[in-house]
Amino acid sequence: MAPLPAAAPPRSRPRPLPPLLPPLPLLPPLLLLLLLLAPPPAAAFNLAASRPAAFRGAPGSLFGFAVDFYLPRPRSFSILVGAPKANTSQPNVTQGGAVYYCPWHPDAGACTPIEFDHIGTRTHDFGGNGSEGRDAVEFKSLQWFGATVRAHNNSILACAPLYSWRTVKDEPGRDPVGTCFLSVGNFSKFVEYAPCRSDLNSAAGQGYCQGGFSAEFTQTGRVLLGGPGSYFWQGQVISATQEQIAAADYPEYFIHDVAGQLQTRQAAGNYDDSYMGYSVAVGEFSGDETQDFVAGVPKGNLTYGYVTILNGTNMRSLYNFSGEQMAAYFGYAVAVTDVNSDGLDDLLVGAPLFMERTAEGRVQEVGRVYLYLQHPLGAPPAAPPVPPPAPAMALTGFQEFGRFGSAIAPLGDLDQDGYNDVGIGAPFGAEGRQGLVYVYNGGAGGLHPEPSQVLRGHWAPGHAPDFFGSALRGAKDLDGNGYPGKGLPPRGCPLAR
Ligand SMILES: *[C@@H]1O[C@H](CO)[C@@H](O)[C@H](O)[C@H]1NC(C)=O
Ligand SMILES: *[C@@H]1O[C@H](CO)[C@@H](O)[C@H](O)[C@H]1NC(C)=O
Ligand SMILES: *[C@@H]1O[C@H](CO)[C@@H](O)[C@H](O)[C@H]1NC(C)=O
Ligand SMILES: *[C@@H]1O[C@H](CO)[C@@H](O)[C@H](O)[C@H]1NC(C)=O
Ligand SMILES: *[C@@H]1O[C@H](CO)[C@@H](O)[C@H](O)[C@H]1NC(C)=O
Ligand SMILES: *[C@@H]1O[C@H](CO)[C@@H](O)[C@H](O)[C@H]1NC(C)=O
Ligand SMILES: *[C@@H]1O[C@H](CO)[C@@H](O)[C@H](O)[C@H]1NC(C)=O
Ligand SMILES: *[C@@H]1O[C@H](CO)[C@@H](O)[C@H](O)[C@H]1NC(C)=O
Ligand SMILES: [Ca+2]
Ligand SMILES: [Ca+2]
Ligand SMILES: [Ca+2]
Repeated sequence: MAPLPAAAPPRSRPRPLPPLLPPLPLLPPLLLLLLLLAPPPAAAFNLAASRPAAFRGAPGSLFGFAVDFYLPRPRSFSILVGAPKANTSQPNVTQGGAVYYCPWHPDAGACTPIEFDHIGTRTHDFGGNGSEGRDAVEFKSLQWFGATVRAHNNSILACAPLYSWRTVKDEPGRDPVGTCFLSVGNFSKFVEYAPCRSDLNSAAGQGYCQGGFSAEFTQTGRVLLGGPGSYFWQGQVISATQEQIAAADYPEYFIHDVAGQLQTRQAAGNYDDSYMGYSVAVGEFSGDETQDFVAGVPKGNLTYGYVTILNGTNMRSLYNFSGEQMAAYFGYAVAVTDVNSDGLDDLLVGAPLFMERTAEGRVQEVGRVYLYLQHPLGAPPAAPPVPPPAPAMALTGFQEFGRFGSAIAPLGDLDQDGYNDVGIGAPFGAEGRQGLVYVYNGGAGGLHPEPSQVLRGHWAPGHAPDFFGSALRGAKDLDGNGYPGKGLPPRGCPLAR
């Protein structure tokens, strides 16, 4: 493992007690359902949002907080649903959170919890007078396991960003380092990946990392994690291959040295409170074959926010994209897809608190999404393609406080016109603060400026879950298999909660 940066010396300025979660609306209360918005069987241009498939979880478990598709094999299609406040069978753990495996069924079927972690709290002998001389060193109650869920091939990554640990130093305290578990080989093996559970504890080190707050797989199955709280909330991104993670997993040790792991380092104190890794995505931006890492830094640069693209081979910064307005949370969400079908990945960035001035001069918070098209420069591979610093277009939200841009999901080519399409969530976009999902179609010039479709949840009166449109995944991976076959949902259907 590459040497970790030394913990920063304590900074002199007094610091207020930090919030555990970065203070933005990622806290959907009560929600019971999630939707698979299935288009009608015949190739149609609109999604039949009137025929959604719904899955239901325990009230209060935040079922649907995170969702993804799971395709361990062609024709074997299911849905993964995170419920970060679900109770589990882990001893002495309250509301540790769970991830459910929901085999696809057109009328929505039963979901079963995945046994990522059956262990309760592990202890360490500090030689003191704790129970039998041992004290708990990790804390899994209210750890938000299942707040992040991602699948790749027959692997699943699920994270608990508020998992805490005490360190094995004989000092009190518990730090929300975060942890993730990886299921490999279609549930045949589970390994833990907790790169922030290190000796660099407290806010000065990786103690408040919240590793797994965001996560993504590259197309080769490499894991990318965001930990927005490391180093006085500078944040960091960390990456390792599944093989490297599995090789380092010794459950009897708390600190695993993952050989070959890549990570960003601590920077100078003026980068504190930036939240790098609040969001992550992957795409090809350097003109080689190894996908690069995209990280949102929504409070960086004096809260203008920026998004950085890091070389997927060595984590060096390749490009930065800056927000245009302070406190708009530019980089709250990031996504990568090729919208203009030129073979080059394009970047989308959400700023859900962006404010615009109305014709009457009033300022209202509507949210905005920026599209950056990647342009080829020179003849590859001699020169890498360089994305322009300015966005090709900006899409602005429609309702005040709708939080347009909280979620951005590549949807694949929904309408089969040769250009990839994108879903954008506005979790408070409809009346009564209910959510909406907008579908924007790709085209030769970028995205069409007007949405082609607006999806809203179809709920029994009084049973609408909050935050519809805040968890959004596209079925882009389904397309590649070319199986609109029996028992599978038709191609291109998005998954929304
Ligand atoms: C989990 O268990 C706790 C304590 O028994 C209870 O208060 C809580 O309501 C349960 N939560 C869910 C989502 O079942
Ligand atoms: C659960 O907690 C109780 C009381 O704190 C303790 O006596 C018991 O040993 C714990 N059980 C396990 C399996 O850790
Ligand atoms: C541990 O022992 C010390 C000295 O015997 C005592 O003061 C302290 O209260 C004990 N702590 C606990 C948690 O029992
Ligand atoms: C997916 O998993 C199968 C079976 O383990 C393996 O043969 C295949 O190479 C994997 N594909 C990718 C892209 O990793
Ligand atoms: C994956 O595991 C599930 C649950 O054990 C099983 O039902 C399914 O058939 C497996 N799928 C494949 C492709 O092996
Ligand atoms: C990315 O890193 C690799 C490995 O260090 C290097 O060969 C390549 O030139 C870098 N790409 C860019 C665009 O800097
Ligand atoms: C992007 O911004 C970060 C933070 O200011 C800086 O360290 C990095 O060098 C920048 N990258 C580029 C390519 O300018
Ligand atoms: C910070 O944001 C401002 C406003 O968008 C921008 O002009 C400036 O270049 C940014 N600075 C850095 C270092 O990114
Ligand atoms: Ca690359
Ligand atoms: Ca493109
Ligand atoms: Ca299209």
